[in-house]
Amino acid sequence: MTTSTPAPHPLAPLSEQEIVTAAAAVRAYHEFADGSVFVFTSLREPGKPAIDEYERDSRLPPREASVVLYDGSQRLIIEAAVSLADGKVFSWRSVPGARPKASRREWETAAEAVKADPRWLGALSRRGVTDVSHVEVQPWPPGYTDSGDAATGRRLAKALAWVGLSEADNTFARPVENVVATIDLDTLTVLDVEDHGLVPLPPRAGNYAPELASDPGNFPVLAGLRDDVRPIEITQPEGPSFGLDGHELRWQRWRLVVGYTPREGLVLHRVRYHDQGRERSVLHRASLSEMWVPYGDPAPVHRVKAVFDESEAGLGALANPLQLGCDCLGEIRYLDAVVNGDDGEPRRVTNAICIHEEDTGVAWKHTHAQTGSAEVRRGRRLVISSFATVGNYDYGFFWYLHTDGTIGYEIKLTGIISTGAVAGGTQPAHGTVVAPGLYGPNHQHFFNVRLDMAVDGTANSVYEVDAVPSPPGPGNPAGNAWVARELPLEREASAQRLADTAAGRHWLIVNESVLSGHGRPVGYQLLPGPSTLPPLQPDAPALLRAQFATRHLWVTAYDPAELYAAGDYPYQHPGGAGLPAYASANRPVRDTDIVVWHTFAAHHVVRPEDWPVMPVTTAGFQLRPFGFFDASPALDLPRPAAHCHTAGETA
Ligand SMILES: [Cu+2]
Repeated sequence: MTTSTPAPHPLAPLSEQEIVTAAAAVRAYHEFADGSVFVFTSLREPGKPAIDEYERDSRLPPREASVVLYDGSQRLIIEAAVSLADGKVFSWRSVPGARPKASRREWETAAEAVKADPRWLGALSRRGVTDVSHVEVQPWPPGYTDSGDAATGRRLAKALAWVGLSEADNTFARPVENVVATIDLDTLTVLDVEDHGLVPLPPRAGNYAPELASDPGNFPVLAGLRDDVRPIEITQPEGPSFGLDGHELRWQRWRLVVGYTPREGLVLHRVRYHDQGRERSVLHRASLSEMWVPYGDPAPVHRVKAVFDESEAGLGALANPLQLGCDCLGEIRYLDAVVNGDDGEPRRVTNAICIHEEDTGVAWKHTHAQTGSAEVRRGRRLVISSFATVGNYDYGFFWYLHTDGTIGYEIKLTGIISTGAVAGGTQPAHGTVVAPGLYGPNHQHFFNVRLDMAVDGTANSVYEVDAVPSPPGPGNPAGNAWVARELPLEREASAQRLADTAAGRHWLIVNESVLSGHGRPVGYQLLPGPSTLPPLQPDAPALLRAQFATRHLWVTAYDPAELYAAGDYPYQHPGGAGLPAYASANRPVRDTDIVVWHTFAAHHVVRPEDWPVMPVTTAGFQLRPFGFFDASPALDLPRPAAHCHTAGETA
């Protein structure tokens, strides 16, 4: 008897075997240069018509891989496409001038080169550090390079350092202030070591694991762990309410495909809602398109920090393997992430994606005045999440699907702040002291999410909705009147918008050819969270690369090749790529296939309470149905228990 593996969904990420096939095909190609590094290997996603066809008659489109390679000998990025059925390259093109992220090998070798450099060893020795075995050298993508750096055309990294006294120490407690090593990533040589002057290493350790944090030399000294936290157990005796078939996920009325790429991490595909027998689409594809973390401190080691964590670090490949009872509670289903290594071969991150349900408290309730009867329902959400560690920071990426039709996205920021050393008793102008001689510079985390909307079909429009007072006069005798003014965004040049909390501003994504029972186009609201802007000078090099962060909302015409808010290759890019370039053609965005891009930020004036490990802070947004349904889609939620609607007693 033979068993056959069912074919994966056309949008399921590449399997281990497919990554092996793609790597072999690329290596066998006549133009492949030995020693080339595999930057990103991912599914070459089929187009929308092919997916529509698959959903109609199960016809499978061909599986293809997209491979980004870097040939260091020529300093050239190559984009290849591979047919997985026959293991053949069918497209091969170079991208002159573009630079990739550092590979793991480059990163490690660069750090070793710095640790062996006499100029750098001299700088550490001047700070009293002669044993560098526990010094953590971090080569950072350069957020800022001077004109001399730029003129060389080299691919650079700027190495910063932190001193641990033991292997397990939190090295970020002892930053080496004012020392920056510049590395050529292609030759893996140290070009230069700057020492801008001595600032003593902070005196205290900053450990957070209880075994180390109780040491009197630590800051703070942990007196002991709480012993009054009683267990909370989440049990679902009948199992979860969702079903997972490969990467296809069904929960309540929702259907979707869970995707994953080594660059973006989690991707949601084909998010649909079963509404009274009809399957209705909301999103074609939702992904984190870029992250950018600029530091607002002019000091030499801090002005280089402005990392595009998704493209310059390879966010998806940095996913944590998760553990039951630790990262997620309850009835969990996991999906592994399979990403490429530098050598093109697959690397499996077990349990990288956690899928579970959460009780969200009261979904709706009312107590009837006459009968005293209370109807109450509990809300629930499906959580699809992953965590990635990017150097000192840890980021959680959480998609939520709710029982009332809402889609939420939340980033959880935790881990360890990037630190600087400051002379004792000094208050730094651009940061906050968090421990003796140690401070956290002001910074921000910008996120851009690409929402390829498909509200009841492909042709969508976006309206900006503001609360606008009605003019005084006979139509507004009490002066109380206001309207929710809906302004359509017509073309890309004008579809670059800022949030306005005072006006209650949000955006409404509608399908103008599908009317609800109330005669309005069906829609979803994009509700921004708290928003900010980068307070950088307009010509700051880092900001030129991150123009996406200067607007909270962009709408562009759909182009499957336009996936990243700061462009395909932000590393040392002179600027203008990504959204400004995508929108430069000023294409119409009304009643057509559009992509909505939302920028939001975690604005981080570091708190002393963020040391030694930062309690989770969040940033995100919601997509909420607005006239997508004719009435509450949560009306049919079941009563939590039989006694819940009987009248209680008020004494
Ligand atoms: Cu932060």
